[in-house]
Amino acid sequence: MKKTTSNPSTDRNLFAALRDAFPSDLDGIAIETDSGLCYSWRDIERASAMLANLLESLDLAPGSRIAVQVEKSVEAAMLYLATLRAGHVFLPLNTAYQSGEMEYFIGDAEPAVVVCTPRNFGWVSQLAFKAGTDHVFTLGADRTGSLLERAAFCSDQHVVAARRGDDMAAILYTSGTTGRSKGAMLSHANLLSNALVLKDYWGWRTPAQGGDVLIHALPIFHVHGLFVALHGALLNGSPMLWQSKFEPGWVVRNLPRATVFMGVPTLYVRMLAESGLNPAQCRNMRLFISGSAPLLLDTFTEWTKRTGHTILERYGMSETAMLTSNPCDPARGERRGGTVGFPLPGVELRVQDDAGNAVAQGEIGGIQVRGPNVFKGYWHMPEKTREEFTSDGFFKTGDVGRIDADGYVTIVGRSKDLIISGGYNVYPAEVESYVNDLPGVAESALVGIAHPDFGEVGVLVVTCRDGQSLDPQQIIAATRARLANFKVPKQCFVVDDLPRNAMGKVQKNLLRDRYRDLFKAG
Ligand code: MCA
Ligand code: AMP
Repeated sequence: MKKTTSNPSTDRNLFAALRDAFPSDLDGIAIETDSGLCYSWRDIERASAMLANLLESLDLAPGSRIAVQVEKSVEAAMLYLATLRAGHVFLPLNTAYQSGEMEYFIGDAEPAVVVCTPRNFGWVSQLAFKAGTDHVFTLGADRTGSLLERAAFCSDQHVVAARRGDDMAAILYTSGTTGRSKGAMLSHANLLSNALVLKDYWGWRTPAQGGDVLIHALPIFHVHGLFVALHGALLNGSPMLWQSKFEPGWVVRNLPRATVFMGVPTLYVRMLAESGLNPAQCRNMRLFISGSAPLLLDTFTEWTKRTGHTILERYGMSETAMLTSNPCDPARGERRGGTVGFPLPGVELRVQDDAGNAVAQGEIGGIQVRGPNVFKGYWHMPEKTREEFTSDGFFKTGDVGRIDADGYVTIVGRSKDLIISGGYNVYPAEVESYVNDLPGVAESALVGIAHPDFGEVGVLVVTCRDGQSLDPQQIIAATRARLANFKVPKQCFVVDDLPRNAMGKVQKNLLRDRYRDLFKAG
C-alpha cells in the first residue's frame, strides 16, 4: 500500500474537517430536496451521529467495509458521512448493478454491513449472508427501511472516531480492462487533500463572502457526485439544492437560486435542449463544471452562446479524484474548450512514451500522475497495484494526452479499452466475456461509437458458431437481463468475421470506423 506524505492539515478524519466547515448557525438550511424537504446543518450533524452510533453498536472491526446500494437520497449521503465519522470504509455501488455484479463486489470486499433498497432485500441479503456479511439493512429513497428504524433509537451525540490521513475512507470499484473489477482504496488524506485544493482552485465563496449554492444533480455512488460535489459544498458550508434523479427542466428552473452546477457532458447536452435556458436564468450562476467524460467542443461553445457562461472542464479518476482543471480565476488563464486545463496544485502530471521516456512538449503519450490525492492501491490486488505504478511512484492513468506550451493538458484518447457512456464506464472485456458465453456466439467485440446524448455508447459485433444463427435483439435482451443497464449495447450486429491484424488481434479501430455514423442525425 502506498504511503501518503503526512501533512498535518489532512492527517485526520475527513468527516471532522467537513464538520468544522459547517456554518455557525446550525439551524440554517443545508439541503433542500426536489421533493421540498429541508435539512438544516444540525439535521446533518444529528443524523450522521445517529447512524455512526448505529454502526458503532454493531461492534465492527476498525476499517470494516460498509457496502451501500441504494437510490440517491439525503439519508444515503448521511450514511456516507456516518461511515467516515465512525471510522469505517464506505463502498458505494451503482443502483444499476444486477445480481452477478453485486455478488462479485460483495464477495471481493467482504463488507461487514450491506445496505440495500427494501425492494432488493431478498436477493441482496442472500448474497451478503453467503459472503459472510453479518448485517444487512434496508434504506428506501423515501426514508423507509430498517436502517433508519434502528438508528432512531441511537443517540444523536457522537465523538468523531480518530483516523490518520493514511487510513482508508472508501473503496470505489472500477472495472478492469481484463477480468475482474478493482477496488480503488482511497484514504481520508486522499479525499481531504483533493477537496481542500478544489475549494481554493474553484474559488468557493464561503457564506461570509456571499455564499455559494450548489445544484447537486449527480448520482452519489461515484467520485463526481459523492466526493467532488458533496465535499465541495460541505467543506465550504454551502447549501445544496438536491435532485434525486437528474431532470434537466428542474435544474434549469432552479438555476436562479444557485451559483454552482456540476455535471457530466450528457447533463449539459440535455439542458441545452431546454427552451428555458438563457442568460437571465443563469444570472446568479458563478460556475458550471463538467467532467467524467470528454466535453465536446460543440457543447462547450453552444453553452457559452446560450448562457453567457464558459464551462470549466476538469479531469479525474476514481483512483485519484481530481487531477487537472481549467482555471476558475481568469488571472490563472482562460478556460479552453477541448482541454482539461492545468494539473491541480500538488498534482505532478507527466506524459511518457511506451518505453518510459518523457515525450517532447506537445507530443502525445501516456498520462502519469503523482500526488497526495492518488489512491493507496487496489483492494487485495498488490500485483495489479504494482503494475499500475512506475518505480518512482507515478500512477499510470491509461489516458493518452499531451501538454501544450501554455501548460494546458488535452486528453486525446485512452490506452485502456474503455467506453465512457453518459459518464459511466463500460469495459468491453466484461460485456464481451458475458456475450461469448451465450449459446451460438463464436466471439464478440464491443466498440464505443459517438452518440449525441451519451457522448459514446457500446455497439456489439458478434459472429456465430458454425451452422447456428443469432438474433441481435435476443443478444441485447440477454445482456439486459444480466448487466447494469448502462452496459447494455445500444445496437448489435451479427457479421461473418471480425477484422483482425497479422497477430490475430481484433481490429476495433476498423469496427469503430465502420459504425462511426450510426447515431449521427440525418
Ligand atoms: C442510462 N442509460 C444509459 C446511461 N444511463 N445508457 C448508456 N449510458 C448511460 N450513462 C440507459 C437506460 O438504461 C435506458 O435504457 C436509456 O439509457 C435511457 O435512460 P434515461 O432515462 O435517458 O437515462 P437516465 O436515467 O436519465 O440517465 C442518464 C444520465 C445518467 C442522467 C446521464 O447516466 C447519469 O446520471 N450519468 C452520470 C454518471 C456519473 O455521475 N458519472 C461520474 C462518474 P433502456 O431504455 O434501454 O432501458 S465519476 C468519474 O467518472 C470520475 C472520477 C470523474 O472524473 O468525475
Ligand atoms: P473512472 O475511473 O470510472 O472514474 O473514470 C475515469 C476516466 O474518465 C479517466 O481515466 C478518463 O478516461 C475519463 N475522464 C474523466 N474526466 C474526463 C474529461 N474531462 N475528459 C476526458 N476524459 C475524462
